Amino acid sequence: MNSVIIYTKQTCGFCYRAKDLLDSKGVNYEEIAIDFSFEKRKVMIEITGGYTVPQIIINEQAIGGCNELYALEHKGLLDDMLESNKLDPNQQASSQSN
Ligand SMILES: N[C@@H](CCC(=O)N[C@@H](CS)C(=O)NCC(=O)O)C(=O)O
Repeated sequence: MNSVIIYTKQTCGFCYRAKDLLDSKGVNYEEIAIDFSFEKRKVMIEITGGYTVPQIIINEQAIGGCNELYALEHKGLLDDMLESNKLDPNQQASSQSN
């Protein structure tokens, strides 16, 4: 099971900003778009306690939204939290060559 999950909406700038940071770190994450799903939004609220997007879950811990993600980065804590979720560079190389 993927242990980085981000709940998003397509129209959300904070979501793109959060995904940019995750992408820059080569992290494998599952994105759950809640734009058109009341049920998915309900699950997001139940799991995270948050009502805005993005809501980010790392290793089953709801860390909050975009600002909280960047705060972890600025405190130097994010890389360790993401370590086990980084893509294998060999996998990246082989998928790029196909
Ligand atoms: N401080 C939050 C701000 C998030 C935020 O304001 N998100 C907006 C969308 S960009 C939102 O969820 N608005 C309510 C909604 O779309 O239901 C963060 O850093 O993630």
